[in-house]
Amino acid sequence: MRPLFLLPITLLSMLAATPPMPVSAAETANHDESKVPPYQLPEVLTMADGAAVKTAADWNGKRRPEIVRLFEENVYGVSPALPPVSAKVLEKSDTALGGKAKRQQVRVSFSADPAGPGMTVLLYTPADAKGPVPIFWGLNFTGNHSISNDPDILLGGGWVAGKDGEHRALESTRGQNASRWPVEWVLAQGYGLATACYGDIDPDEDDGFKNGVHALCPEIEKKRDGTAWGTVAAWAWGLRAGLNWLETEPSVDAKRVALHGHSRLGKAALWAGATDPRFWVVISNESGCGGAALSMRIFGETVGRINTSFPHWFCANFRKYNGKESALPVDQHMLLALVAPRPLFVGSAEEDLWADPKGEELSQIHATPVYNLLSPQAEKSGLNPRQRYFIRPGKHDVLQSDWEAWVAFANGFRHE
Ligand code: GTR
Repeated sequence: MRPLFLLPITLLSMLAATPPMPVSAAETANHDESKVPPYQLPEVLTMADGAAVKTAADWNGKRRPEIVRLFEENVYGVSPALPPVSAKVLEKSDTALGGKAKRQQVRVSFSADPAGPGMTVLLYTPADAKGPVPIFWGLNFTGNHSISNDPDILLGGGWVAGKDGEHRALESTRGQNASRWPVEWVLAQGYGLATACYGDIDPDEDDGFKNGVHALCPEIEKKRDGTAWGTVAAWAWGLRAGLNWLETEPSVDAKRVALHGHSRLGKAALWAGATDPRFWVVISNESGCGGAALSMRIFGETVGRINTSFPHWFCANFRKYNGKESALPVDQHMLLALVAPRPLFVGSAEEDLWADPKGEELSQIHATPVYNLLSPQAEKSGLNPRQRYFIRPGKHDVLQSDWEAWVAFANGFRHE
């Protein structure tokens, strides 16, 4: 029970690991709508050479790959191909959570070597499921054992977000984030739930890309240039590698994997969902700068601030746009458009101005032309029915009401 103080602590420990942030007057965060500068978003349906995108074939064949490349080269970095994963079941029960769930804990290795780098996936499915179930799949910050009070969740051996420099999973933090993960309620809605700790994929520290999955790719690290992948891209890659394993798991309907992420993990979920069409539904919760929010509005967290506080998250080229957002060849509405026509949910919180709720909504609005091209709608205004923008009262957090909105959204596509 500690959602309110998790993020500040996480942030503090991150900041402790990075050089002090140069905050000039010009860098003070803008939370005043009247101070948003005029900006011109890149046209999502116009090719770099000026040609109009008129058909789904133009989009899929030309514009979409062009936008993916622009994001790789300027924002997230280029990721390596997915590995052939191998899996080892560490623990299994058909009578978990007082008989309501089947539980599996599986070590998914990012290579053929089961002892090599990998992540421990915790999967719950409803005990009474008659066949494969759709699932919610997302990373956690503080270890699998922190998402529930279930005493049988294994303490992982990898890096977890924590306070006072403590980055190991400890018995004392079991269930500390349970309010963000209403496991039993999700199962009662007929969905499974799978999670792994983001630190298994790459520790959230500016550590020179020496560990995590970056260490698996020495050829990238040897010549690390402006387009080399950062840590957000690594988490996204881990989410996609996790899907490789989920596709082999008989209790999971792998064609219905709803990908979700909160905050920095929302950024990762969007990049994974944008680049991997196997994800069924994509959900970002309060993902902010480098996630759903438009960078060019310069509202809340800016490109300069994020690259200074978290130099390891994005590719080095992204720093070229510190204080120069208007020079970006892409903005985040184009990231959302890459998810089209798959269902896309963007969630915000009213008090979370740092993540720019308005900028997150505008991103959805400016992605709509692509949704309408790929999935024509009768309505001439508003979001496409395959998009949802949701804002609720309160702060930066994951609440039961967020999950209820996600499940209601996913239910709308469950039988198509
Ligand atoms: C903040 C960061 C945001 C967001 C958040 C989080 O400090 O500035 O971009 O990612 O952390 O992940 O909690």
